[in-house]
Amino acid sequence: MEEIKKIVDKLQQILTQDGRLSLDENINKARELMSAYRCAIMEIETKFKVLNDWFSLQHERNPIESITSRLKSPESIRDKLERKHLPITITSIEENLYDVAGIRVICSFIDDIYLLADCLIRQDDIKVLEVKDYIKTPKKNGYRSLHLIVEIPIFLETQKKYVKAEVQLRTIAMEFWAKLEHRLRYKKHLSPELYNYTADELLKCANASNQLDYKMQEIRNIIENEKNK
Ligand code: 0O2
Repeated sequence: MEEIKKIVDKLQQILTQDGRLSLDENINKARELMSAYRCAIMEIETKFKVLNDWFSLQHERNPIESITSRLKSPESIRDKLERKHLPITITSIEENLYDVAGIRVICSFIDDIYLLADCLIRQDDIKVLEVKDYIKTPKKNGYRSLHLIVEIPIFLETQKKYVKAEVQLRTIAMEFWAKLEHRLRYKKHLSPELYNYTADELLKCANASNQLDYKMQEIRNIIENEKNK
């Protein structure tokens, strides 16, 4: 609740800046929307925890290393709406942003990413709005991850509400790279030469960690095949 209060307070500051909008009448809408996103996160996290337990029971292994989640920060919400030239209002957040609720699932192996994504997509209360496969087609800088934009119903006191969320599935190696790249990207004092040099080096690191992912997958396949003989 404290997290939602902080976010709504900050959103109120942002939305009322420059007289863009008086949030007074919208404050409840903002609170409700943010807690709906929080509920969607809880629902999706639970789905992955259930799958992890199931695999542990059936196959004696846990496909999930860890799960983290976050509500997008108000500043990041504002920046994204501005970047896309969209109105900065509560309705606009709800209609146009798909990643206010974000769930990140870290797996040990690439195969587990697709296995879990498949299991989630097949659940009949989940609607998949978009799949962005940055593993098959990495971003130019080397970023890899599987993103699923989904819509999930949450059941409230008197209504059923559909909420959008972004699920990011990646391996430990992808997470390691993305975390460090994200940190380094914000060092803005670099000259253009150094910027290009470090971008090239980061791309090499992304490719090296991708090779490591495939090598680990290969080793696991050998071990699993032997076990199943
Ligand atoms: P934060 O802090 O997580 O909120 P689109 O809506 O398709 O126009 P968008 O939303 O940028 O564009 O989609 P994209 O690029 O598919 O994925 C967005 C999220 O993926 C980012 O969230 C990051 O969490 C992650 N991501 C995407 N590209 C990179 C990258 O090059 N490096 C790293 N480290 N992460 C990346 P936000 O909104 O940037 O931030």
